[in-house]
Amino acid sequence: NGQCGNSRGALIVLEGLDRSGKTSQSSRLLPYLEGLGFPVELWRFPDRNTCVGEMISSYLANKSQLDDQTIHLLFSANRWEKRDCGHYKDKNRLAERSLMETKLRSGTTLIVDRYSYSGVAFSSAKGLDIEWCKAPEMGLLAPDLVLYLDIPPEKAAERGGYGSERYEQLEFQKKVAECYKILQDATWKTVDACLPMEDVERQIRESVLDCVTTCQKGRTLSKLWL
Ligand code: NYM
Repeated sequence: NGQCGNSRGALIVLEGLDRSGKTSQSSRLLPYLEGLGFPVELWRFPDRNTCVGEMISSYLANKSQLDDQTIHLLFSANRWEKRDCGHYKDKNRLAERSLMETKLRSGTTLIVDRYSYSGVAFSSAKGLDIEWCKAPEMGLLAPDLVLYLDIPPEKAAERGGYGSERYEQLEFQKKVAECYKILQDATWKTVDACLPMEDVERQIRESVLDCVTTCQKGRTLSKLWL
């Protein structure tokens, strides 16, 4: 029931404040979809394993200082490098497709823990112009579904406390929440992240199954914010 013919996979993004449960939910979603026979991979941004990702990681750990514009562009570069332009022979002409696009078109569903919305929400919460923040994200693949795990910043702060990374402060998270609200569009599904984990999981599963089915039927892959 998973892959049929040359139907494509879905690009599913989880977004939300720090401690909203994205990482737990995305790692529960993976075996669920695998169990149903869907080819699926779990990705996350920032991907700290690349050179750019190491710079981001050091910045987040307060081991290096960068101005707001520079770190914003590094987060974006980290998405572009994972998009990974490759050249593939397509019949007689050379087609250029990203790694992400190739995976989706070959039927693999991608679950992505944070994406461009985090990039724009966290940087514009610092006071950067939102349109300026969106610009470097333009042309990346647009998700088919964005699951926004909605939690009041105060509640998130209570959850096992924040770590020592940059941004993990209540006042800042309140601003991030406001910025996320501005970014909502038709692909968003807001899930109440204060519900018991199993209820959140059930809602996520329903929306994801719906989305994967629509993509199999040939929903068009589009680009972000163009
Ligand atoms: N973050 C994440 C950004 O500021 N911009 C981005 O583009 C992305 C993807 O990095 N507090 C922030 C949000 C988080 C932090 O993310 C690290 P995580 O999911 O805790 O590894």
